[in-house]
Amino acid sequence: MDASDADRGFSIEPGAGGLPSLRVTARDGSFAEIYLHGATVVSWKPAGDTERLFLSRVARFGPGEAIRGGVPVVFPQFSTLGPLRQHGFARRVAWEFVGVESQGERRAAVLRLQDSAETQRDWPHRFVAELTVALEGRSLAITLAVTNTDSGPFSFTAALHTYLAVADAAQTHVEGLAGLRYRDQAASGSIGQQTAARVDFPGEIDRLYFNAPPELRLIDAGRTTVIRSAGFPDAVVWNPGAAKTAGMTDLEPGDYRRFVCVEAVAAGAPVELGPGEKWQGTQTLLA
Ligand code: TA6
Repeated sequence: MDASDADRGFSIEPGAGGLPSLRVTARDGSFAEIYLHGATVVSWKPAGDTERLFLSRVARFGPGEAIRGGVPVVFPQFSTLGPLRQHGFARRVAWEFVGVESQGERRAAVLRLQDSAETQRDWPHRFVAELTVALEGRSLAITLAVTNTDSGPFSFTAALHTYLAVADAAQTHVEGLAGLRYRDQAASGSIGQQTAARVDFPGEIDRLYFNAPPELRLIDAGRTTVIRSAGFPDAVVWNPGAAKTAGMTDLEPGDYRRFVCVEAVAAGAPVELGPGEKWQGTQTLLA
């Protein structure tokens, strides 16, 4: 970072695999790192605090790959709920850097993805997607906005697939989901109901909760992270457990203990957008 970059509070440097990595520092010292590849936020450190996102030490960084960890952007298809490859293409392609805006203590990076011949091959629609990653105090707010620039309607599902670093998943739980119906993706998509006040991680957990409340809490070894969402109606809680992790080449064997995913999701009902219409959803993490 040279002096002018420091003044602006950001720099773009070659990261892992030579992929461009955008590093943003707010005035109070909080920090985020975002790969233009997939617009994947891979690091968030609130001022004076330790890393709050999990990034696999054996994550793959390269064209066409999805980075394992941070906050992959899932668009235009969540999971296997459609004809596309799992979780769609947005996390596997390069996004364009638009800029970094500063207003008071807030510093926000904006990245953009527009349809191209490559995306049209998968999904024949014209769109503009923008990801805004805003640092302010002890919060990280990530907004995904999608505009239909086509002449006809389209529909999509989407998520911010947030990997939160924890000291030990077995000692971690999520609060705020009691009473909700969920699709149990670890049990062939059967429908369940959350009766317990908290979701624990005794093994594999993969649940899509419908109509989740706007605020959840992750309690990890006495530390609380508040997870807010707006515009994303649903939430996913995921941890692969030991056996699934053993079959994943971009995780180390013990990694299932080092993270849980709490995801802001729009998948219970697809988002429908007419020509010229715009949708947006935000997930905010408060340390
Ligand atoms: O959001 C949960 C989930 O859909 C799980 O079913 C699990 O497979 C996870 O995402 C990771 O998916 P990935 O394609 O990144 O391996």
